[in-house]
Amino acid sequence: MPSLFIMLPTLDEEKALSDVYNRIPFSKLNKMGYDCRVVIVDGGSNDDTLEIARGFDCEIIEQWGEGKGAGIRQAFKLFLEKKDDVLVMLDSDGTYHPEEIPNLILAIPENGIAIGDRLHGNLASDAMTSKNWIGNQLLTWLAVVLHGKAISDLCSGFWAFSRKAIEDLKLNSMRFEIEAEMYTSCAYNNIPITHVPISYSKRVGKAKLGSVKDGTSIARKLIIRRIFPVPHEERE
Ligand SMILES: Nc1nc2c(ncn2[C@@H]2O[C@H](COP(=O)(O)OP(=O)(O)OP(=O)(O)O)[C@@H](O)[C@H]2O)c(=O)[nH]1
Ligand SMILES: [Mg+2]
Repeated sequence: MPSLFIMLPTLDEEKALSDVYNRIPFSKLNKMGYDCRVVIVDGGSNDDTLEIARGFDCEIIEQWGEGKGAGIRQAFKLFLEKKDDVLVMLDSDGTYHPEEIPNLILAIPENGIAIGDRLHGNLASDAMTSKNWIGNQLLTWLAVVLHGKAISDLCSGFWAFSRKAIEDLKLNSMRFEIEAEMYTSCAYNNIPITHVPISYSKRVGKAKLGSVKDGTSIARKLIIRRIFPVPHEERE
């Protein structure tokens, strides 16, 4: 039976986490043949996120260092150690719809990645500020201009990966540049990508991403990876 590793990154998500967990369609995924493991990777929450997480049937990583990128890379390491077959990650803030996990898994290309596309999907009118919508479009455009590989929503937080894709990714991002770096690594390591239109709702609780500061770091990462495609830690 193939095994599915569902990763939920959290930082102070006490208001949204229970609903996200309870909406994971476990019985549908079991019927599709997957044995599921949920892993919550926490970036040092100061609210009741960890207490809530301990009430679920899941594993918890209390990450070293700060930032979503550091947490995701630590979860990828655990995934490789556990020898699971497929990994799905989605934010725990109530924006993505766990019911759509099967659609993403079914769309994973051989040895590749399926990315949930909010910008051509069912985007709720109150889900994204116009500043963030413009920022997402500009960053996606910049990514394609610099790296040449098609992508339609660079900053999506809903991705599904084959095991081979995770083995091939070369990453060193600490914060919100992680998705941009996963894309550049796909471009340089010939990892196939498909896009799946998804639903996107207004977040529950407070955003951790500062749009201008983090948008600038994402743009900087895209430029650095045009010059140095592989992070120095991963060079042979
Ligand atoms: N493990 C971990 N998760 C984090 C960290 N910072 C944020 N997250 C989680 O990463 C996800 C994305 O963070 P958000 O604040 O929603 O950022 P965003 O989705 O880009 O921004 P919004 O559109 O404003 O929601 C959420 O589930 C956060 O709880 C961190 O340092 N470590
Ligand atoms: Mg969010």
